[in-house]
Amino acid sequence: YSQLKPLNGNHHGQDLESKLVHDRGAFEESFVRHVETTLARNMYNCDNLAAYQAASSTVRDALLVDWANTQQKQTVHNGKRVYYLSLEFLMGRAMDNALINLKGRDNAAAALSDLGFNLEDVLDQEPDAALGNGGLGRLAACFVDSLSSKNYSGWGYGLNYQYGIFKQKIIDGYQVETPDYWLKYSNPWEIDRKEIQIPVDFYGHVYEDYDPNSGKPKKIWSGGERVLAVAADFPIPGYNTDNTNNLRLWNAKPTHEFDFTKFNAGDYQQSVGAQQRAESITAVLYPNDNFYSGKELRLKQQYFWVAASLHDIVRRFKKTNKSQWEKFPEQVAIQLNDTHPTLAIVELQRVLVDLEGLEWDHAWSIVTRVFAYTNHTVMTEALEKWPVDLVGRLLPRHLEIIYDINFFFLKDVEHKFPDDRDILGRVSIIEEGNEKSVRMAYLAIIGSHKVNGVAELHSELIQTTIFKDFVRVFGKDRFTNVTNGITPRRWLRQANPQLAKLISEKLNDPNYEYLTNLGNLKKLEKFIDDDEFLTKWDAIKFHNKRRLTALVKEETGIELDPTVLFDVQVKRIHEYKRQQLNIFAVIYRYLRIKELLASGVSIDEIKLKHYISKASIFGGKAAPGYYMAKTIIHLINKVGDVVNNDPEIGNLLKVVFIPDYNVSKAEIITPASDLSNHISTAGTEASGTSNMKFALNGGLIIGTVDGANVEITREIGEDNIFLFGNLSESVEEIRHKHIYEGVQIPETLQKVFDSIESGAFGNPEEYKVLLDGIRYHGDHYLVSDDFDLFLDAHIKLEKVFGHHGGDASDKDHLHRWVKKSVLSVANMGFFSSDRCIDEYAENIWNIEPLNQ
Ligand code: TH1
Repeated sequence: YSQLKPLNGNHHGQDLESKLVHDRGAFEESFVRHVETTLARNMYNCDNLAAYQAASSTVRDALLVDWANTQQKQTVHNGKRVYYLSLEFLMGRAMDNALINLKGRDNAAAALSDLGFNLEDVLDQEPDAALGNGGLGRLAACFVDSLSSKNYSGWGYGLNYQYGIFKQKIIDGYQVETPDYWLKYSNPWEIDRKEIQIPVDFYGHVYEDYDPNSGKPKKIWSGGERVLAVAADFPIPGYNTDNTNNLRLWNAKPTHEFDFTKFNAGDYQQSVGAQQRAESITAVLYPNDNFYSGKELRLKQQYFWVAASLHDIVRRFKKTNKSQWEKFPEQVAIQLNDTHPTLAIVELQRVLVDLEGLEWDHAWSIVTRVFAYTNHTVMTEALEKWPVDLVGRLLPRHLEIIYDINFFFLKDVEHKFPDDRDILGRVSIIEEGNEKSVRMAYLAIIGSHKVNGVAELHSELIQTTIFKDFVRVFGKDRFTNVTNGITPRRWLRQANPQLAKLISEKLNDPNYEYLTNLGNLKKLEKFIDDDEFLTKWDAIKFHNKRRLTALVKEETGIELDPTVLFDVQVKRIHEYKRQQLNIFAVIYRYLRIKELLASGVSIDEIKLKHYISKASIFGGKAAPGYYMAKTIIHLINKVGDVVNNDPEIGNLLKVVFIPDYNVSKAEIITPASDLSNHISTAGTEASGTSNMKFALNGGLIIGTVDGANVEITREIGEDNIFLFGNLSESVEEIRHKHIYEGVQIPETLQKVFDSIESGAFGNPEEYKVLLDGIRYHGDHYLVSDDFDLFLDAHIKLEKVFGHHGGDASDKDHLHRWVKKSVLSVANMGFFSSDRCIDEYAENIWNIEPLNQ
């Protein structure tokens, strides 16, 4: 480190980076070299896949230069760094993003074309890095993009799963899961750091000893199983900057040192076997979204990842700061993405007290200055509660520390509220009962200096419901809101290049500076009466719809008419997200159309007076063990079979389920929607982020007053969004009524239930759980209460989109929808993840960007 000096003069690396990405000849030369050396092939034997590997290796080489320079610069600067701990990073593809961020896309396209390849086809070869379930993992991916783009020094830490989220096939209308072995070919974006190996221990026991230096008693955790964490690094380029941060994902590997005395005394076979099992820790991502399943291997993943990351952070700190622990919170901020990494709090306390010999209180004051916790859900089935027995067996010393943290905490609470005996039980980290458990969210709150929700409504809800006692204990200041955001590089420029280009032209911004100053979109409002502009805007939407039409044809065989309204709902399948509400409304529409036809009304007349033509497009994965969600998928597919094959219907209604929804498909689907559904039961969707992606791409939203929909409405104006449904304040009361007075099924919904039960969509037995859940088991998600309101919202929006019911003499008629689309985009600047990261940096992490 003493040899490190700020870079000056020596820009050899920078030249290389610049050349590879910006010089056509240099790109081609490097490409050919990679074909011949890295791939050991020749140019006559180079298909699109090989071309992808050679091209990505070239881009990777360029990234590595920036990455090395950035790390050196950050080390020399020696400022505070933020570490984002997330069990999921749903990155998607890397190459297009890297080319865009490095401004090398046109050059790469030209070079590849010289060599006989088409850039789009080459990009299409890349498998998605699908190391996440849904919004939470994609948020982490957007955050690392913004950390780099805004010149922060920030690393991500996660796990390098061999299998990401499963691939979804639809067979006979059912979801079938197949493994996603995404590392089939070597991964050019991964830099193996085989030399970075951190031992992580499990099981064993704790005993007390005396510290020979101080003579004080000291806890020793010993025995058990040891696994190695080996680093794999992924460079994260920023947009329009050289700043390239690091995403470090751990691989579990066997150790090669066996301690047969501590380990399975003398049993060679068994200890080798145990070692081979080490790799299973990072083998597979748990496929649950918004659900806690309590599996031992999952807890092992959490501790493995947290221990490796913390020791890496501590080691880096000690290199320059030795044991000046007071400096630790000035150098390190750690953000906990949900409660999954909560053990990091306990682990840091253990490191400081047991290994570094700090006094408990001193250590704890450091710990709480370092950590901050983001809550992403209020759904009780998603809140982690690890059984005390399991924690004690896997991590005996950690359980002791958790009990000590709880003891000191409860003592403080007792002091503060001497007359309130009940509060102790309510806020205790340990939940008493048949099976005692550790409430991870409580531990996370107690060990952090800030706790944030992910949208205003959600942040308000956590303070008044699940964490209200903690607001009393710690005061309002510990709680805050940081509304989620999305990266406009991937979700506008990459997914919707034509719209991004039109915007850059209109804003007179040839360098696309607006992509890092998204508030500039506001200037689009000036053109709201510019007919030529509106026509172009509309044409781009149409182009994107054709692109989606091709994808749908390829994936399902179904031919969509791109002139009809594309009504989209793509997200994880979950009862609270209410795909069932959507498909019930589709069934209702189909039944009404059939009735009208039966009574002699012609198709053309229906289109003119009753229903506009539309395609209902669904997509999303169900957790493999989530029976109800799988039932919903099945119903959607069966409705599609019936409706799409009904010769009377034509293009008036189509229903498609796009299999295996993922990030790269989202990049095609999002820009093609006219309307998207964000219709969760009020109070259940913490934020939602696809709502932002759709609105940023000029799609209108039909949604409930939930999550970030509330702020989207505030920003874009309530005329430009179709809101409906009961409000979150009423939900509790309505649920109560369902249970005590029974559920009222409206006539409209009853019609739908009758047709399902008549067998119109296959064996009604298969849908019994779904219908009974609503009729007889309390309709927890308020489908019956919101159904007619949802239908009404559709009637309203169809008047805007379609011709019927509209005033034909209205000159603006044709552009009514397009204007709302433009106004949405113009006012979406707030939802850039750059804004979001700036808020975290200022209010939570206390870090500043590094000047380039
Ligand atoms: C999601 C929330 O459901 C969503 O509303 C939010 O926009 C997103 O996080 C990002 O903040 C969640 N995903 C998970 C996944 C797991 C556990 C809890 C949540 S909350 C595994």
